[in-house]
Amino acid sequence: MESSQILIAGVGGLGCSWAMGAWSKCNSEADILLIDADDDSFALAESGHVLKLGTVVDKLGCAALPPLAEQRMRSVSAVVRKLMQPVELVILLTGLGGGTGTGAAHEFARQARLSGAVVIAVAAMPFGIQSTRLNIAEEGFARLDKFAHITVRLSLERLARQAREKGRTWQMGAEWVEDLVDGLVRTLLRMGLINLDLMDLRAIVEQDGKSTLLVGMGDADEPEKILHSAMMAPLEALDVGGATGCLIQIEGGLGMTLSQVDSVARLFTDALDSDAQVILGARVSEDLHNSMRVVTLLSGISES
Ligand SMILES: Nc1nc2c(ncn2[C@@H]2O[C@H](COP(=O)(O)OP(=O)(O)OP(=O)(O)O)[C@@H](O)[C@H]2O)c(=O)[nH]1
Ligand SMILES: [Mg+2]
Repeated sequence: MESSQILIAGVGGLGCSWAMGAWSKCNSEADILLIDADDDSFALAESGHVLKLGTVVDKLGCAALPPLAEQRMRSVSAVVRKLMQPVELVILLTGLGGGTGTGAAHEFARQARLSGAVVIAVAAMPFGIQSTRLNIAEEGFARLDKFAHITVRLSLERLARQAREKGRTWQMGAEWVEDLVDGLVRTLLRMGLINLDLMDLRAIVEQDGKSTLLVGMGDADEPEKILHSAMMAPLEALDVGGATGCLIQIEGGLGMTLSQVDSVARLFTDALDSDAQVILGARVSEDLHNSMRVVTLLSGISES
């Protein structure tokens, strides 16, 4: 895959800020698109595509009005269609519960999918105590889930808790999102020992049922710790055991052996359905030394 075939898209304030962070983390080896009604989201974007929903009159965004954002997103569909021409994969990042992300994310996903792209969405859910926001977010999630191939449901509450445990402010939780996007982009862009390609990705994302993504990182000789770090993801509870599709990409330093690859792969796929379709990829990255990074995409998770 080439970098112009992968688009990192942020929708709404939080989504745009995550998209910018993720894009710089993967050294701009993908295209970026920022969608918001609020000019502030574009302030740091020196290059890349920007779609502004609305005019200067309402600088404050879509003011918690998802239908307005949706309507505006629809009105720019011709621009989106043009932008989508080279794109094979969209990684959509958004925070639900406000106006713009909640209203526009699913409509953008719909348009991207119509253009033939695989759409992987990461949607942040607001804190439980914000019950009105949470209700708005739930509706937005259901709509997004309908159009995206994969919708990863992130809990801002867990993200905040984990950030606090590490002595950081909650915005730093963006790191997790950045690693995830970076891992995915690397997975698909570069050739490895065992190659994965877009057809593999499609085979996994097109399975019925729920799906999610996990990233783990750790010492190559301690596969259990890598699995543990993946399980610490700030995802909302989802029982991944019994998943019927799994794409797993393992990246390690120059000294990585096939037996290390094998033991990590085994550990990560242990809980899956015995008939699960598992697609494995592995590659060497000089910058990883003795650590390993594992990106796993699980699908066909039955609804409980
Ligand atoms: N706790 C906390 N949550 C935040 C913060 N910023 C965003 N969020 C959450 O993320 C969700 C989406 O926020 P934004 O991305 O700013 O909203 P938007 O899509 O730009 O929507 P509008 O600005 O209303 O048009 C909200 O529901 C909040 O729960 C923050 O600074 N602190
Ligand atoms: Mg906003």
